[in-house]
Amino acid sequence: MSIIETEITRAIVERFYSRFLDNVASDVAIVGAGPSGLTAAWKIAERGLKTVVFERGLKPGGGLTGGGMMFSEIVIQADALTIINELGVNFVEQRPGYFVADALELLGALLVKVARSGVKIFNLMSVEDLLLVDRKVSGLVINWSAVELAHLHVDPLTIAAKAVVDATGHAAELVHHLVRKAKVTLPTPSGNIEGEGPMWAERAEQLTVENTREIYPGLWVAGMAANAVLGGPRMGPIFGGMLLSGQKVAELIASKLKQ
Ligand code: 48F
Repeated sequence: MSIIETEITRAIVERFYSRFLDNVASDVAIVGAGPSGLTAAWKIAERGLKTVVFERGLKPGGGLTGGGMMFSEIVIQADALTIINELGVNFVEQRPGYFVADALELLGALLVKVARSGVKIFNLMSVEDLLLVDRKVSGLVINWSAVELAHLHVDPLTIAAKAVVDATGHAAELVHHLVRKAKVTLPTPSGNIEGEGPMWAERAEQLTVENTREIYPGLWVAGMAANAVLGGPRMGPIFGGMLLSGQKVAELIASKLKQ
């Protein structure tokens, strides 16, 4: 068979657009393909809910990819080893209680789980706003990351979702959009975004999971975004809390949507 360049073009464009159209309305839309967003996508789709991920960057992984200060190893605590084992990722107990895994192997394993559970990650697409209907977050407003980076005046498109997850990391971008534009009061001590605190790994790991919740009707926070909104500290390159937060948000959303 000869290879015809224009057939390559047709194949890519046709498949991309059919998958994009298929995801214009989903059960769950996750923003951010870092460790919490990827774990959430895998665990939500595994529960039979139609799930889609939007990621601003060229490559998924968020803060996982760089390990600790570019040493591409990450620490996982014992609580999260069940998830590591489900992913089939190798780890060693480098020091008593400190399990170390290769950051890129963990990322690769998460991506395989997400893809095999039927979830499409739309990379290079940024979420610039929320769809808010009758005081419920009902979807996302998206645009090409290249448009955002070049500050081009191009109107976005909208997708619908019954549940939206802010897994945008330290920036908690979706909650910021909600507060800034809709002037909502959040169920936090100040009624506003608390902002994350300085490093305290032990407390932060615990709080990341505790803080994972529905923060406004239709909008859940997971991973570092949960701590950024509710005032938890940062934790650096220990990742068990991110995986456990992704797992928790999956359980919360599944029980809410299946009610
Ligand atoms: O920052 P990130 O890895 O978030 P996470 O899942 O994990 C946090 C850890 O990596 C680390 C940490 C240690 O344990 O504290 O920081 O909470 O991934 C967030 C992803 O969201 C994307 C961003 O490019 C990154 O890949 N993102 C952020 N804002 C948007 C977005 C947006 N508006 N639209 C699309 N993607």
